[in-house]
Amino acid sequence: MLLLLSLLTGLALSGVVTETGTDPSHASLHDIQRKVNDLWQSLLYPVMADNESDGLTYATCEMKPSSKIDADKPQVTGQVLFRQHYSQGRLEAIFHLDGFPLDNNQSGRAIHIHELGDLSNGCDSTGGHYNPFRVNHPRHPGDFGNFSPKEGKIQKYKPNLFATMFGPYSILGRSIVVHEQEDDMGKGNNKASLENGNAGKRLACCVIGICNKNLWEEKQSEAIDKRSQAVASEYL
Ligand SMILES: [Cu+2]
Ligand SMILES: [Zn+2]
Repeated sequence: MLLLLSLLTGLALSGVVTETGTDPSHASLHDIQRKVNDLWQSLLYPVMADNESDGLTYATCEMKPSSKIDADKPQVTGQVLFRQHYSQGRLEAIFHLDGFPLDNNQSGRAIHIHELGDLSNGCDSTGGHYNPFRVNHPRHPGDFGNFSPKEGKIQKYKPNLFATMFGPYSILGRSIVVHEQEDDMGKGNNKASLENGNAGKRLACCVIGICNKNLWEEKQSEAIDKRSQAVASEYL
């Protein structure tokens, strides 16, 4: 670690020396500090916020039915969108999914982040729950819990998620899986309950990737439109 620090300081210094000569003034010391800090930031948080996005990083996951799921099962499509302030902000998500049965009394559906972004064998090749801290389910960073579809759709906004898009535990490049059944939240009294919540078959999945802010703004304004329509209808 010390070696790395001296290397970084050396790099930062060499940058300053070429700019300002060999007699660093107070201002250039400040400059060195900033450069070292930037280098540490880029090592610790390899995904930087886009300059044009006000310090926010966006990601999307384009949900598709698993190629291994039977044709008579729900064919789930849609998007899960993420937004996070660089670099310590809380992750927010919009779940926007369609293709569930229209019956409103069906059980909830579990949604998790899985370890691998590998869809070569449908959703079956995405591995287990993303579990960087080696803890039991449902304490994994991508244990989003149960979602109840309304009229065949899941439309949900979740702030303050535990997962992150930055640093060594970034969820970018990993997958999101929608399950056929409800998550037992670790209360199933068996081994699988503490690994995956016994949520059953994998209906649909997607790989999380960086995007610009357009999708988020589109879905967010849809959600606000719906709310204002609902409020407006109360006054009609
Ligand atoms: Cu899962
Ligand atoms: Zn889990």
